[in-house]
Amino acid sequence: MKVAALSGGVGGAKLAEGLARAGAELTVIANTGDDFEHLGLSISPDIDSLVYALAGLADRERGWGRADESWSFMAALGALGGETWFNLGDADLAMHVIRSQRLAAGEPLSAVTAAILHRLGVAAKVVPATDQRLRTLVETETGPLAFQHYFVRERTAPRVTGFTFEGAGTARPAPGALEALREAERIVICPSNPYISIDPILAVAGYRDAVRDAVCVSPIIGGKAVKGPAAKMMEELGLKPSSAAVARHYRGLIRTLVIDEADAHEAAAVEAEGVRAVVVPTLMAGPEDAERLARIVLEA
Ligand code: FO1
Repeated sequence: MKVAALSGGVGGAKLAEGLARAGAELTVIANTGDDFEHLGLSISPDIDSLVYALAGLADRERGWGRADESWSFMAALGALGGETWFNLGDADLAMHVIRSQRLAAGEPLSAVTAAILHRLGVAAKVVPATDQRLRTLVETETGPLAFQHYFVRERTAPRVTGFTFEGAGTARPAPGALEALREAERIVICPSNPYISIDPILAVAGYRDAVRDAVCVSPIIGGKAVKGPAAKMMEELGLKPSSAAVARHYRGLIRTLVIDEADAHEAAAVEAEGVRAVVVPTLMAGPEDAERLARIVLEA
């Protein structure tokens, strides 16, 4: 089945791996609002989480970066007085160096990503939301923060008041993204943060019109985010963290919301938003869980 999925990092990457294992002919459109330039390198965390998951190289515990990583570079960087708030593993560093070199030589991010997937023997496609600059700014009570400064350096502590997606107004979908959505027999919105992982993609002209009748897996279980600040953000934005709020957020884009058994009592509230609720276990502890959930998404 031809599947196009919209995804951020961690949770989305797990489902993407499951979809690939379940035999989907998969194109993942990856959030690039988290991307940034750091230590002279071009870093694309969500693309990398997807690439590593699909290549079987991801560190499942940590949720980002590579398994069996070593950290000599960070130790040496710290000893020289460099910035150490953002951790780059020794093997992961190779990814950022290759990407930075090829981008500097004029290749678009989509081509660089495709070449890396090819080298790693990954059949699934990962297409950046855009080849142009897209940067999420998190508006907080203490002022705007670049995404990684909010997420990693400040550990998501500041209270959020909103989001700005710099560059979204002029960015265009990367080659292949809209075609994948048009040709897909199933469009999936991964269990990623709606505000900082999926909205930056939807802010680029073309995506909102191309996403229809999607199946989304809720990133909220029991009023909490499986990982990351989604529930905290909902509270700070004046919303009750729930799958019903996720259904409302995606109204008009999704036909089905897959929610966890722990939230079975929310099914009626989800359906009141005009979205079908499918209640199943949604936690993905390992690749087998991810594949099982993916099969449910494909059959939904
Ligand atoms: N997340 C952290 O919480 N701390 C880190 O030091 C960190 C480093 C890092 C390096 C490479 C990479 O691809 C991702 C990294 N992440 C780190 C995750 C990153 O912040 C992602 O943007 C989030 O996972 C949101 O999707």
